[in-house]
Amino acid sequence: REEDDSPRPAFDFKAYLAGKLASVNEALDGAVPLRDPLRIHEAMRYSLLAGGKRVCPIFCIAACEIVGGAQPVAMPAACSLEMIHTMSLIHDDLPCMDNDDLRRGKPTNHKVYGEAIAVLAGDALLALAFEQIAVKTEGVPPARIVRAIGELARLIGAEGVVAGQVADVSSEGMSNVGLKELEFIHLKKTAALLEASVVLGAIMGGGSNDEVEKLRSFARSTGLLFQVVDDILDVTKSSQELGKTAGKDLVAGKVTFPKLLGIEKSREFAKELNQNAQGQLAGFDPKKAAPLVALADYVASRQS
Ligand code: GRG
Repeated sequence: REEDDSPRPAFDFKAYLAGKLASVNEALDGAVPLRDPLRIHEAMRYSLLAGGKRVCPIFCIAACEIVGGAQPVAMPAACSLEMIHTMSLIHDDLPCMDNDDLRRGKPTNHKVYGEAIAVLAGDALLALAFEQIAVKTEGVPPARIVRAIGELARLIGAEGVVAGQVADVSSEGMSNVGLKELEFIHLKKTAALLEASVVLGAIMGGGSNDEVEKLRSFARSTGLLFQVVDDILDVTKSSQELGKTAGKDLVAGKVTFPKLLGIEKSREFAKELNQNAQGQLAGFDPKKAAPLVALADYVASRQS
């Protein structure tokens, strides 16, 4: 940001992340106590508390704060987003989907608890997510809570995350996937949950319609950016490890942004997405916007 000489308030991003991570982890732990029936609650906790980056909850809380809301009003929604993220990972890892043995450095849910319990743990997390928002949100008018629930259901359902996953599964092994299709897959599969996180945070925090829509656009760009950067890292990592086995996605012949655009154009696309994301934040109080600005920059510049 050399070209930008507007005064920027000092912001300790590391301390911000550490603080949010600790509050989110504590809230998640409390949201799924070990109770009867024991096995299913164990399976839910096993994946939910396995140490993810908590990207969705942190974006959700930061979006609440940028519109002037306080963290507690967004916390149940923030937890619900992590529950849904976790259920999507549990189901994505199943033999009928990606068939993965490891997740977050540990054996996948179905490897530990068996397929039936893994499916059910995902289902129960999805139900609990909606219960959290409906029952645990405090200090927010009911109309806002209902609006949030509607947004969430739409963004993860058959027009949202599920649509992205369906397109992804059916595009596997296809050689004619174009840029439009790839963007569709990732806007739905990856960006929709981030969109839900940010939109729910903004709604709970009392954002105006205009603020909610700006933050929606911010989240869509940032979500797509996450995937473009991921694809670029996959290429640069595997070329660094030349001679060793290439990244799994390359072997599987999965379509990626670098495959369709080349590395240079992919980097330009990433830059454009980050600029659009940052542009959406321009009208907000810079002090309140600092966390979302830093989060998008972090997504853009992460090295692993
Ligand atoms: C949501 C109703 C509903 C169904 C799910 C299986 C499925 C349908 C969707 C799959 C979605 C999926 C696995 C998307 C990939 C998301 C993604 C970017 C995962 C990586 O997340 P990280 O790196 O993981 O943030 P951590 O472990 O840090 O949380």
